[in-house]
Amino acid sequence: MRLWRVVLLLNLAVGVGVLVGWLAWGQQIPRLERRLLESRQQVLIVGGEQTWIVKGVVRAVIPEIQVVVLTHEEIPGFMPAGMTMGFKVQNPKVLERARVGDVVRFTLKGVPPAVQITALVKEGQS
Ligand SMILES: [Cu+2]
Repeated sequence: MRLWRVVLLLNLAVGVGVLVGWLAWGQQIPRLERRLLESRQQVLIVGGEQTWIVKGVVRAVIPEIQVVVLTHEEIPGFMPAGMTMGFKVQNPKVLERARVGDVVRFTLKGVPPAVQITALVKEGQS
């Protein structure tokens, strides 16, 4: 093979490679844009303020730090059922009538994981 043919073939191969790469990227970009949009929408859903009304049982009341420890039912999209954990209350008055063993229905509000109890109503005794 003559040298000019080798050079021509090499140029052709590089040219085809660049073209294929460019076409692949051309298809990739709309896909990436769609992904970005999807993830932005997910962030919007996850990042917004949410309110839940959940049942639970009071395990401890710690007014000094405005915390009530509850075993709670499922908090949809946030936490599974059966967890025992402390929640901050927005207003310490909410804790005044809460006693260990109370079955309560509480309102949880905030942007997860920064949530607070805004209301707590006794429903019975466990
Ligand atoms: Cu929990």
